[in-house]
Amino acid sequence: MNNIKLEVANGIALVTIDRPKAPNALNSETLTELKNCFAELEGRKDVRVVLLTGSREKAFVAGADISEMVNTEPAAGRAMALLADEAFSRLEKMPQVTIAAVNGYALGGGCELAMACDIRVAAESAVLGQPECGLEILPGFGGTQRLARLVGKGRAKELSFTCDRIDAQEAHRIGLVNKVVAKDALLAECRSMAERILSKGSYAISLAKASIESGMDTDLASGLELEAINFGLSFATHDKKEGMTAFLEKRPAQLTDF
Ligand code: DAK
Repeated sequence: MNNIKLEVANGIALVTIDRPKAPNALNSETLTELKNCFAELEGRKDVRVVLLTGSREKAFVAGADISEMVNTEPAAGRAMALLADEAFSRLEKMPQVTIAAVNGYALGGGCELAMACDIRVAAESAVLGQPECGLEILPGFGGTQRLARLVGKGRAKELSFTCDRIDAQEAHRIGLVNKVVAKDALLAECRSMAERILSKGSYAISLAKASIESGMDTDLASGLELEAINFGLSFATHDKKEGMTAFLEKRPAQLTDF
């Protein structure tokens, strides 16, 4: 992989986008590498939390690569859209918990990539925004859909139509990021959150994630029905028996399911 680094240790995968030439901008090669990386990770039982970040301080991801898109014809544009859709959907649906460590500019496709993660933690120096309409395209890596779901229709429209950039505190205020931390503490904070997640039942978390993801795309009654099915499924696991028994016996649980 030329533009991505993958390190796995103690149940946590760290995926670092590393394309210094154009601050981690997503060209087709990087999107392909991300897609392949997510496909590998979703099948790995030794990985339960995935952290996604950008190399160096400047950018998480400065968006899609404008120099590649400038001369792209519609057919190639469609191919790029399908490629990005597959990469982002794999990220969103993988059974592991995904955390974006937003270390700098997260603009356009960068903001959209962060939004495809379960949780976003931003460095206080991070800057987020959807500048696509200023380039006469639209937030097309899921931005028109995921941003509105996260911050509401009105704010999503304002950010998309004005192309305003917002700082980490404002992103936190409107619910675009979960938490803001000092830039030097970003990865440590994400790892600490990952460790708290790792101490819980990974299979139950994957069922909760699937219930939230699918439930948000349907009506309440169907979502509750799905939740009940997944709740029942959690009763079939070793971890459910062990987790509850350990509580009653006042000892740490030995969780194994994933
Ligand atoms: N693409 C290509 N090159 C980029 C780039 C980008 N997104 N961002 C920066 N660069 C390049 C700059 O051109 C510059 O190149 P050189 O001049 O050194 O050759 C180098 O990286 C360093 O950038 P700056 O000199 O501008 O550095 P600054 O610190 O001054 O500013 C910045 C950093 C990130 C704030 C600034 O570079 C910037 O505003 N970049 C553009 C941000 C942006 O507009 N991003 C949105 C891109 S559009 C699709 C769906 C969705 C999309 C695409 C397709 N389909 C469905 C097919 C999404 C589109 C987008 O994301």
